[in-house]
Amino acid sequence: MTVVAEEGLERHFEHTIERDQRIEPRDWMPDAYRATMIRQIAQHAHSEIIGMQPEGDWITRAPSLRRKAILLAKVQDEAGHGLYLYSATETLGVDRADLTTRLIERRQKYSSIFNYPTLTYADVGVIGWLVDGAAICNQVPLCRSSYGPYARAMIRICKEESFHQRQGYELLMTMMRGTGAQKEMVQDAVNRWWWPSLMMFGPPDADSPNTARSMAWKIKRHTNDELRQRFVDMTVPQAEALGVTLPDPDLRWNPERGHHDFGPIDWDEFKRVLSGDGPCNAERVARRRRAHEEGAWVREAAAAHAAKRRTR
Ligand code: BYC
Repeated sequence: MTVVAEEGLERHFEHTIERDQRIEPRDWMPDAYRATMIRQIAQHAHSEIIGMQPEGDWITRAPSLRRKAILLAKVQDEAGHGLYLYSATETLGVDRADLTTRLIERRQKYSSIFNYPTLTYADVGVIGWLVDGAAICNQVPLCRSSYGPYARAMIRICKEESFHQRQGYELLMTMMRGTGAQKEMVQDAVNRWWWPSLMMFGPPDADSPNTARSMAWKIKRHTNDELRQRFVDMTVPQAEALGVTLPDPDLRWNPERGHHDFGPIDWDEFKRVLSGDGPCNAERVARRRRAHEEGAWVREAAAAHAAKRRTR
């Protein structure tokens, strides 16, 4: 391609972004845009798939048939989200099998939040309330992300996430109407999940290498700190209604800013978890690797079946 032709394509790409229209798979895009989209969507897909584990651990121990049915449906939805997102990544010219290899060889990340253990059933409720709540805050703006297949996948995912959040809140409401021990279980789970939930939004803006470019390309519509603040403001009244205390002595309304101030986040812990040294990193990846290896015969059988159908 001549330099002039490439300049024309680049101008067209920039115009599409400026006019708030979508970039589609067959459109020309800068290599760095493609690489950023592959990185973000693949990591998002991995998060959904690894995210099945902490809650999945409780399916066989759910306290009633109703709770078991709800949890099964939620974990199944997460598998579905992973699949739409892997499909969206494939529109950028990568292969899903290769992405799985990158995950199990730890060459690509997944959300830090899924490296924490689920110790009691209250954790299932708190994941729904806080983790899915944080996910909604982060993902609703992604429905307007500039890459078409990602933005469209996010619309359905967000609808399901909002149901997930409500089921978590309803579970916690039920436990908070229960015995003293149940209330303590909820408070303990909130204490453990609050700070990791704030870390889900990523490093502070000043330490976020990707934000500026992703904002300019309208992949991200808000910065990490803006979304984190939105989440805190949204969650404080929900905690009050629930009757739990958020474990931050510095958390208070600031009338001048019109937002809640909150205490410092332990970014060393975040870095440790990202480097592979969180409480459950090794276990999560090992389990995903085992599932992949044990599923080899299914992939082989499906490929053989497809080949047979083609020859018929
Ligand atoms: N955990 O420059 P930054 C779910 C990485 S699924 C791990 O700010 P960016 C759910 C970041 O990737 C939740 N890594 O990056 C599922 C980058 O590393 P690389 C997943 C993190 O991309 C089941 C580096 O740190 N949601 O909700 O501009 C059940 C520097 O960061 C994290 C998504 O994936 C983290 N928390 O912004 C329930 C949403 N934070 O790639 C719930 C889509 C940052 O350069 N993703 N890093 O090696 C995004 O919105 C953005 O990618 C992020 C990070 C806000 C996460």
